Amino acid sequence: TVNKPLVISTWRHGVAANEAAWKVLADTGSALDAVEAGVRVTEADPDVRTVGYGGRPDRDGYVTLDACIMDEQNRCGSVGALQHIMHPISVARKVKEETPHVMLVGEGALDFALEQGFEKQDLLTEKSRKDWEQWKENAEYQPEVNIENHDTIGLLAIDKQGDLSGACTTSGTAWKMHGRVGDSPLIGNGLFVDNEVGAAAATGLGEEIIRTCGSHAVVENMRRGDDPKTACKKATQRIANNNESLENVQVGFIALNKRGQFGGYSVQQGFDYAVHSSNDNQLIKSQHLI
Ligand code: SD4
Repeated sequence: TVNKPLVISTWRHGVAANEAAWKVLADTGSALDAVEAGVRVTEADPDVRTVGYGGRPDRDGYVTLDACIMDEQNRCGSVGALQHIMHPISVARKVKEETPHVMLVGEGALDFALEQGFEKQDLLTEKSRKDWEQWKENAEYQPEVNIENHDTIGLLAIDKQGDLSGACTTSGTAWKMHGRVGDSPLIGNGLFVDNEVGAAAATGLGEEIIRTCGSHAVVENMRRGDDPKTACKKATQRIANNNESLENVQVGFIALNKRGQFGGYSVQQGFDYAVHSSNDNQLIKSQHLI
């Protein structure tokens, strides 16, 4: 039997996102509509300081957003370093559906969003501006592990038809260089979906995820027969192999397979993920490598 529908997403903010995704799924909606609806909740929440509106800016004070979406037919859309738009995931979906391309970045992505009717907004909240002012006093860039325990949202769903989709959206690492793009909008890195096998999403230090094509690695592990948790664990091991010290490295993966089985794994302690099934919506502490 297939455990469906089901939603899984990264971090504590995933709980609220799952609720919105679940409403779509319970109502016979598609996994694609569910994943978009889910992460839009996180994007619009100014208290989530690592996604969308309210996200921390780069070192020059610009809030730049990365997002991607992928459906059950391997169709994908993505935006990188997009400014001023509250819902980059919906722009990514438009890239998928309204253009011949997969990815738009920077000003081109913004022009496209405005053409599509998205509203231009200031996404830098007072709180995030203050954090930035404070950061500038020393202006030291050190990736921080598990800042406040909420990060990028990656959300995967299987619908009543048994189809899989996924979404991933973030403001990226705080105080990044202007123009830096992380793993989150890169298909195969922040997110990968293969409707024959399963789906995976990643959170954490994007540069490390990119070095191993993290989410794709997780899905390929499942293709070779691993259960979702083992598939995620092996991907964290590859990240560990790339680093002499893991002190400042945190990466977490979540995965969902075609049978509705799910799992997660992280490099370090502190990662959790939310799972909404027909029973409940629970936050699960991930097992970790070190
Ligand atoms: C990035 N992976 O831009 C994202 C951000 C994140 O923990 O998940 N931070 O590198």
